[in-house]
Amino acid sequence: MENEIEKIVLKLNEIDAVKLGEFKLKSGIISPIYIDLRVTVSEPKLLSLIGDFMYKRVYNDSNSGNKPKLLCGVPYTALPIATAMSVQNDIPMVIRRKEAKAYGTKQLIEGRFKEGDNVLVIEDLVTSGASVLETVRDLKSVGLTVTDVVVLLDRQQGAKQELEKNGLRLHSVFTMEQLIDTLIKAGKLVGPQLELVQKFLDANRQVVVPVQPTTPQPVKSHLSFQERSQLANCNKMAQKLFRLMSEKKSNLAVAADLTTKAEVLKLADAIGSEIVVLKTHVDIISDYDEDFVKQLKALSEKHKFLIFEDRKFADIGNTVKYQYQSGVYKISEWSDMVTVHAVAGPGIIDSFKDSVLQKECGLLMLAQMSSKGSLCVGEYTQQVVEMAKQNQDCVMGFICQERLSNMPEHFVLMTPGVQLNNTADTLGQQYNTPDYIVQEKSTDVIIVGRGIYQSQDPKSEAHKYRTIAWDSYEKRLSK
Ligand code: 5BU
Repeated sequence: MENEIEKIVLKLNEIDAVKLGEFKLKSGIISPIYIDLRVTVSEPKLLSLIGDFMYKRVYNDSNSGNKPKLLCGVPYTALPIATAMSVQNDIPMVIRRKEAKAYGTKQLIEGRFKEGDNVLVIEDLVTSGASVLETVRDLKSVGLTVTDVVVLLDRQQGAKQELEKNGLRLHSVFTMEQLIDTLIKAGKLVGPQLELVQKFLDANRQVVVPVQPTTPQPVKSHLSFQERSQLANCNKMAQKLFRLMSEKKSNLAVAADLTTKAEVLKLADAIGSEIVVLKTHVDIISDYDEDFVKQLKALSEKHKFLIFEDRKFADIGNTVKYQYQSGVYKISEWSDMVTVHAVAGPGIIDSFKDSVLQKECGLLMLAQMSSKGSLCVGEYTQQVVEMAKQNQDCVMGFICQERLSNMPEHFVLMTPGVQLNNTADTLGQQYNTPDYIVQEKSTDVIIVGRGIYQSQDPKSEAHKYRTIAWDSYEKRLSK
């Protein structure tokens, strides 16, 4: 075996998988040695040898469990190793998705398996064991069991103990010490570089990296708007909207994307009694003036709806402050809620703080968009949700396409891209029906634009949408 280890180590060195320099590890620690096993995909013979050694390592160990039903590589570097092992030993694999897909079947674990199947987890190398634990956690969440983990290289920085604490046996083909010894013997690691590597290893014997939370999955809300208004006492505007929805028995918002004052006001007056929110894009109104805002405000009081300027702020905090409070539109003076992108970082929320809290306005963070190919998905969406949670006094909710398990119920979820008939427009907009959004995707407010204002009779069309969306909400509650 020793000769074989030597053979692999020297081959890894030859293909530049063992690098010396300064490298930032997942734990944030700077390491003078970095093992990049990704390049093994370009070396099929080596890959096959690695797979073979790793498999034999588990089944030569006296403390090994029963032969596994399944193999699972920790994404991504270990996937080809797991594949090689699977093919060599005729053991099926499952694949753990790093992020559950935004669309499609949304399976966290792909492949066929039965509850209770034992999975051998395969990883290229371990430092603290955090990545392995994330994979084990997801495998367990679908009913699979894991007792053994095999790695090519144990960096000897706490993983063995960490995995043991979680009831897992760690098997490694070689340790960092063995790798370094081999390199020294072969004259590949000398002088100051050797000293640096040894010092680093001594200083970092125990690295603890927190395991990432489970990827949030779509979930349903079965709480009423009335109940949620009580949960929302951290945010005045969210509370106001939940109450208004309960009182008015409506969860319809209309996007009044018309380009003259008269058209917007006429629509607002016609449909005002059906809606809880009127959404505007004031910068598309050609004859905009302050009088428009006064009249819109009067209609909002007459019909009891809230005004939502869908401005989609996205700049640095200082610029956004001016865009919100000054200029032609002075949005802060009349809008009850505005949309904010998270792309610029949390400073953008701070720029609203004073004005928003003083005037009781709510921020809606753009967590997902309805348009095709939107980049607001996956990890980005998660970060938006986390940012909102840190700022519950200002952020009233999300613009999103579905409720995710990490979205607390005190946030209002509003969804655009809703129509009864169409499935798309020619500029990337994608539509879902109101009942699908409210019942299946479990969001709260549907936002409808052209489906209503372009119809022959906007008032009766708004009534139709309102009825369907409210019925869907009631059905959701009763399930
Ligand atoms: P439509 O006519 O129903 O397609 O209008 C949808 C409105 O919602 C329109 O004002 C858009 O600017 C807005 N919108 C959207 O369609 N999709 C999104 O992801 C976001 C806003 Br955010």
